[in-house]
Amino acid sequence: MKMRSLLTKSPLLILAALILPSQAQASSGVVLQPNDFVGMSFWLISMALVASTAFFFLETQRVAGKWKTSLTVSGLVTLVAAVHYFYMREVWVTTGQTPTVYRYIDWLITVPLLMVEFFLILSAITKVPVGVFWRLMLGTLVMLVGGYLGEAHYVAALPAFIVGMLGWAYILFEIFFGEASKINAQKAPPAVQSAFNLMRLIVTFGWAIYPIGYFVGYLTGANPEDSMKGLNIVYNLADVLNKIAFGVIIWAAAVSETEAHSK
Ligand SMILES: *C/C=C(C)/C=C/C=C(C)/C=C/C1=C(C)CCCC1(C)C
Repeated sequence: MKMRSLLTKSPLLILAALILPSQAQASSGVVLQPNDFVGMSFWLISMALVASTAFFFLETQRVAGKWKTSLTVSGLVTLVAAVHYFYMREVWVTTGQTPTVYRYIDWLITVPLLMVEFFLILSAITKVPVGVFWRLMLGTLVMLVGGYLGEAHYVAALPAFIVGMLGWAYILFEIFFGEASKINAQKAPPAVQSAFNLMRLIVTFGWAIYPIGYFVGYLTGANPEDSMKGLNIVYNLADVLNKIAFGVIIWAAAVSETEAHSK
């Protein structure tokens, strides 16, 4: 009973911890201008991420034990992203600079967690070789480190982009043709299969937005300053799909599997 009430309250504590810094920022004199749509989109997504975090954490109480980890990880993704979004909005509003480097810090934590979800939802239904996990991690790291080295100008933009693309291709191979995809096709019940299929579509199309942004920003000769506003809004909307909708898909599979086995 005691444990239960602690679980119920912890999301509220997390929310309080999130909202306090945002209040402190507002009182430091930084205000969002009514025509600053980029700033507004940062703010809007921050709030959506906070709400999703509370939702995923609270819903862990509703699903069967083996699904709790997947939902917790979904909540961690949105929590980590929410904190970054608060900070990125602050940077945008005060300096007008595009906070790309903070996105990479966010991605370094959230993208591996999203990748782990493929492993976790399969692990909830069957035994999955740990190699699947490591291959997904390897692809993720190559993709992000490649992109970062290019973005931060340690390496020329094009070779860095190619390395990043190879990492992403490796991930796509694993989830469409590799061991993960075979386990899904052979062992997963329909609810999990449809979640897995939707998740890999997100990793294909939702994730494509970021390399396209990189390409437009660095490889077309366009002035990055010009595309900055549009790009930030596009990245912000992409995160709704890639972080929140991704979590909702897992949640739906977890709820449907829990209900199927409780009858
Ligand atoms: C929540 C944040 C997510 C899902 C971020 C995903 C980021 C990517 C899929 C980035 C991909 C890139 C490449 C495929 C090539 C190199 C440049 C990157 C890092 C932008």
